[in-house]
Amino acid sequence: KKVNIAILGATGAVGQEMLKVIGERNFPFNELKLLASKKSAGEEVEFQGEKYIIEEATEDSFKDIDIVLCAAENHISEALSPAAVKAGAVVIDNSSAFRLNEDVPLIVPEVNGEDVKNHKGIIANPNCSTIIAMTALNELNKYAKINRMIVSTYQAVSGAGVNGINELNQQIEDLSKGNPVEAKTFQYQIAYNLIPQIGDFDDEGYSQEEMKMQNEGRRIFHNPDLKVNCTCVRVPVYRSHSESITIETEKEITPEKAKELLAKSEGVKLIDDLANKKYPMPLDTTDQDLIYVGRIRKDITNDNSLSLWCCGDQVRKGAATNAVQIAELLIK
Ligand code: 11C
Repeated sequence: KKVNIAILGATGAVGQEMLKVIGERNFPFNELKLLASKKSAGEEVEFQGEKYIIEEATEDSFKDIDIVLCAAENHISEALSPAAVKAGAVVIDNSSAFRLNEDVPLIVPEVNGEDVKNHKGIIANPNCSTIIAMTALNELNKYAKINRMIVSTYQAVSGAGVNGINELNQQIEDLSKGNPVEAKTFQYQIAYNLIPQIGDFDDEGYSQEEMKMQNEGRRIFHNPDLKVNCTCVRVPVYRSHSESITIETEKEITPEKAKELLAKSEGVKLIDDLANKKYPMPLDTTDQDLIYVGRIRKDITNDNSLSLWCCGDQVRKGAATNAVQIAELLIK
């Protein structure tokens, strides 16, 4: 079945990647509308040999559109998604605006794709670090329910969009010339540094990004009691987020069993061969869709507990590809 699709926020890093993924996966569409802010309206984009003109996104943009892939910021999604739903479209929203709304399924297709049927017009795409962790842990969680997770993330600058990449490049150039650096997108210099803050902090000292892993993870795993202690760190890597994860499970998963489960996990590639120095690294996971998992070992401080390391391209599986996969579930 061919559908009419719109990309809302088509000029951003995720919007551009959505277009690329639609092409790569031969997503079946009739009409394609590229929507962005007034500033970008009129720009030309070439896609599959055709020229498309970026249109300004307004409440009237969604007539005859079946699926909207929304890669816009929260306030834009909040303003326009209801209008798209009213016009008859299903919105797959990459912002965090609706992710904790009970009426809005929050989906990682490999994990809880069946939730797609519960939508009432809006489906949320989870946070990028959360998608990467949930994809990596899915089969382990099915084998032995995960009760608790301790996570540290190492998040690439492209998680903050094109501005994040530009800021790292600019700072490296300025430093190489002995010029002062300016920090606009990030709180401090990110070149040759790392910053343990992504989003604002709550009263308990956790950042918004850190609490997404628990709040969204609970919905994706259908486990309202899941406990997550997460530390999110911005690192001077261009692309692909990395995560150190320790899980506590209701029964033991030996490292051998974990490797067996991960080797057959959908969306996962097991890279775990210490003798040959093989483990996931962000350079290796960039520009593809699999979550690489390795460094699998028993937590030597605790029973029924396992540690691992994973990396994934957060612009692709952590955002654009996951959204297009949800669109594929919708038209199935
Ligand atoms: C980052 N993960 O790397 C963030 C950006 O919840 O969709 C995406 C925030 C989100 O800065």
